[in-house]
Amino acid sequence: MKGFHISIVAFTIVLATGGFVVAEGATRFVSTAGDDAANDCAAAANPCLTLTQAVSVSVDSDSIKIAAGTYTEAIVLIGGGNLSIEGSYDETFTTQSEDAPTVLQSKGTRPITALWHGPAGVLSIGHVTIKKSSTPGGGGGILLEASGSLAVGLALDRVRVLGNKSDTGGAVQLVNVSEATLDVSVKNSLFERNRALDCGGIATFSRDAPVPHIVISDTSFVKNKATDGSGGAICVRSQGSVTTDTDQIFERVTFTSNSASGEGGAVNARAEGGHLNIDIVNSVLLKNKAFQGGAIAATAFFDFSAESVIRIDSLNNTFCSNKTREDGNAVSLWGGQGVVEITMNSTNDIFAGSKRGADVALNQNDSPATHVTLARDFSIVENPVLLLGGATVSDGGNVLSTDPLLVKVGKDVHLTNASPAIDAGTCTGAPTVDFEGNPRPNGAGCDIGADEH
Ligand SMILES: [Ca+2]
Ligand SMILES: [Ca+2]
Repeated sequence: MKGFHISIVAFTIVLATGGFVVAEGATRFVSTAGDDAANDCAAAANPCLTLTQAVSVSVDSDSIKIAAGTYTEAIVLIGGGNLSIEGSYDETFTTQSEDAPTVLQSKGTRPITALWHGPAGVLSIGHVTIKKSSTPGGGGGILLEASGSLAVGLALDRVRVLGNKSDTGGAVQLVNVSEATLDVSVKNSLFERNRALDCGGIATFSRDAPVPHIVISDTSFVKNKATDGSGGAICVRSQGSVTTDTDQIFERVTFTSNSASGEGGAVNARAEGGHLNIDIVNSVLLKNKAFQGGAIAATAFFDFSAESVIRIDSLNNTFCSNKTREDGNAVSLWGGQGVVEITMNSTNDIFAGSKRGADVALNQNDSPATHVTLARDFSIVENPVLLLGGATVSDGGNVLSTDPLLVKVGKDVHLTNASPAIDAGTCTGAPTVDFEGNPRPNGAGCDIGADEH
């Protein structure tokens, strides 16, 4: 399948160029007014000109500080260890400002390639804009590939990834092809108008390897697009027989107007062997569209007798005005042949604003080993559930079929004063703030949906 062919070839080629490994942490400085000649980039008063130079002199646990400006380089990090890259500094490297960003932009290649085989460590990137870059293969802005048995992390904070392009993972691609433990954290970031054939924004592929532990929080995905595949904003894909349980968590994430020609306008979870445990909490999924599963599509099927399991825990989310051409305006759960389980637990969720058809579609293959189930309670559901081939839904006693009375359908998912969602949810397990940080509960109880009124 697409995405798994990536860069074993590239890996062997770039290995020869060396990279950063072992030693103590220093701070390196880079500025468009700097100079690389005989410079180890270690003095703020005498910064290097290029990020390439700073990377080439960096060792484990170094930090690179980059002044505002545009850098048209493609850096390749090989090895592992800890490295921090922080941008948007002023000329004296004392303050960071969103108004004067550090922009990484390289046409025809990607700005950041990280090929990790050890030692263990985290690549941290903050206050950087990666834009209008493109590459064939995968990962238009960032590619991280883990190989070898090690713990590898990628941490993005206040990163804007805008208008990048590739074949898979228009913005970022994460690949685990080994026993590596991949830990990914993305917060306070924006992914906008990235596109790829498959997996328009972030692509994660695990083959015969544990699925990455992912936490994406306080982040927006806007108008990302999979033009000939699935997962407009994010793909999480597993293949093979490794069934390690890791969590993929989306918390206070806004998905707006992402699209896919296939499944999952915002999120595509696919297991051909392996376990995906997706928690989506306090999030807004607005105006995403796809052929199948306008916002979220989960597909699990049989691969060489491997066990395929997808569990989605959906809590305090608002799905609004998502659209499908086939089944499931908001969500599609599809289980094929083999040892398969797809379960979605939906609590305190709003499903609203769809034009026609079911908001959630469940399709279960007739094979007796397949189970596709939806369990929901304390939810507002405007449209019916579509059940195909023996899939089942169980409602608790608190599922309302009514208009949630949002401020503006398709635009503003806040609750109006008259909304039946107010104080109608359960506080059991509910997050203590809402999608915008307001305290929950407010008033007599916890509200249904992402907004606490
Ligand atoms: Ca309340
Ligand atoms: Ca609120």
